[in-house]
Amino acid sequence: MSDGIRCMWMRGGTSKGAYFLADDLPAERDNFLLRIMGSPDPRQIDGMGGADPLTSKVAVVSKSSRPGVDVDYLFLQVAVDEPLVSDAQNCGNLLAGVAPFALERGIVACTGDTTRVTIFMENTGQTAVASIPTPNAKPSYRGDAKIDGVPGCAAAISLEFQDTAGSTCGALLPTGNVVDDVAGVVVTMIDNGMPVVVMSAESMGITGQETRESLDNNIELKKRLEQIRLASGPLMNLGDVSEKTVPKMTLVSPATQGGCISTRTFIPHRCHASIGVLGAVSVATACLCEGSPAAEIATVPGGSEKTLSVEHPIGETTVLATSDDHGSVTSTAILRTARKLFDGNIFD
Ligand code: NQM
Repeated sequence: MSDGIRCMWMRGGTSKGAYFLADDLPAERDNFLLRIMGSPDPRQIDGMGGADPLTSKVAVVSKSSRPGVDVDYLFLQVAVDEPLVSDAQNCGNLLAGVAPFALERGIVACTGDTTRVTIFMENTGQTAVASIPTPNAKPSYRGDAKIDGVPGCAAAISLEFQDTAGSTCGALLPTGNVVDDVAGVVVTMIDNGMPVVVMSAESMGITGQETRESLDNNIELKKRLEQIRLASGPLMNLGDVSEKTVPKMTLVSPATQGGCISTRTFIPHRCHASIGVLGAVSVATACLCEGSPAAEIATVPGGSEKTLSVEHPIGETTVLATSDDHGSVTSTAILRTARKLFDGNIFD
């Protein structure tokens, strides 16, 4: 048996996974990652994965040589029941653990009580800035910030995004339209950091308040969503998406908890327990696109700096969106937390 490979297990936002320095990974990367997660197997019994796409994730981090950037971050989704490792999407939840991981490994230095780390997101070619508390020149994970989907409190990590429009599709609205008819359903195809197809829950025959479990058991709904997704892929400049985890499919309904909008998101074949970070940013942006199925039912505050609460099955995710004079979103920010769970060697 080998001596293993250095690995840190962290919760990043509402997801969990393995964090590696790029140099530590073997040349046979994808096979190694499948082995350590225990994929393909719906239970991932022979590996560390949690039998859920949200806990079968990998962050690969390295010191950046790009001007003005501290670290490069590549996100890899390890499928649970297929032998598939995909870099076709980004992950804003695992992103929350990247700055503390880089500080833990010493590839970035703390700069005071708070450290700002500029992160290049290799999957989509954009940057995010993470601010994390670093008292005593070390990342601190304890604090009083709370995010829905994670019990208890932890140190606040803010994530700011500036240039996420068209991250994967080339344009915020890849078809050039706010709304299109895809396979008989009115949708908005949007990409403000994550390609998402947004449609009203009503148009898909549900209320939008169902639980994750009941939606995951709704085979007819899932079939219909996949038909719309496969047709949307080429229209969104994503090509054939049958083997890709994008676009995500979000069904929207009026908010019921005092927020901006309520969501149920498929990522893309299982219903998300909450909603992804960049997924929430894209849906919040759709709420600001006049005429979209989201804007039609959203409750949107005035002003150029908006607080948009995106409700999901287990609470809400708040997106702060700043717009220019023409109403176009220029930057977004979101609050996350992260936790270092384990540091050691992992064996394949
Ligand atoms: O949208 C799940 C997650 C994600 C992605 C997914 C994410 C994002 O909750 O930025 O965070 O959509 O596959 O981790």
